[in-house]
Amino acid sequence: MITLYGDIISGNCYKTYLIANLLDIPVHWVNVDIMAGEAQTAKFQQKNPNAKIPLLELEDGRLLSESNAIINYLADGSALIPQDQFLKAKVLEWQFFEQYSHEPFIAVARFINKYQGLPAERKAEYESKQAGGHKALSIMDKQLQKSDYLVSDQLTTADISLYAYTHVAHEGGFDLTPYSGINAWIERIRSLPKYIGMSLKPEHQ
Ligand SMILES: N[C@@H](CCC(=O)N[C@@H](CS)C(=O)NCC(=O)O)C(=O)O
Repeated sequence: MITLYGDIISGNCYKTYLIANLLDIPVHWVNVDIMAGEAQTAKFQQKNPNAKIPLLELEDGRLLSESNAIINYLADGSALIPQDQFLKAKVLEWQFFEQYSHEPFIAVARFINKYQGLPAERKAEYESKQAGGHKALSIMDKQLQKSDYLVSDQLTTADISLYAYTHVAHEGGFDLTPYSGINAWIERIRSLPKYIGMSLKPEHQ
């Protein structure tokens, strides 16, 4: 069985166990408590020198980090990765967008607000994340007014990448009410068979 190292407070980790559950892939879950500094230990860094979760370990010991690389690996050969060359590149386009133009605003604002309790010394940084987060949400919403999912009318790993922090964006102070395309998309994903919420570990362990 494959092993996933992660923490359920992290949207990056949630991507990996949501996809495992949607695709019925059994995983052994190892909790790495980031608030207790467990990703920073020398022992964990032997597995991931970048000291970050999620981390996937295959049965033969091979290791894969970076949430979007992990979910694309797990979904390879499934309907969640398009066969068409252009659509496959569109999945990557949204995943790079997620890492550079969405997560650094929405996930960071959420962490400062929800897990650090919005301390005075990070308030300016938290506020500086709002414009960039709303820009990312507007771009997603524009696409989701046109198609059911981000790449086409079919669910892909791009949706899982962006769902993780978007559906909890309010925890970073982002009001999702104006984004009707995003709200309908969230409901579509929540209704998928085998969907699990963010605070739940995979069913199959
Ligand atoms: N680009 C990475 C980002 C991973 C990342 O930033 N993980 C955070 C948790 S969300 C982490 O492990 N932080 C280490 C720590 O806080 O000690 C990915 O997508 O997997």
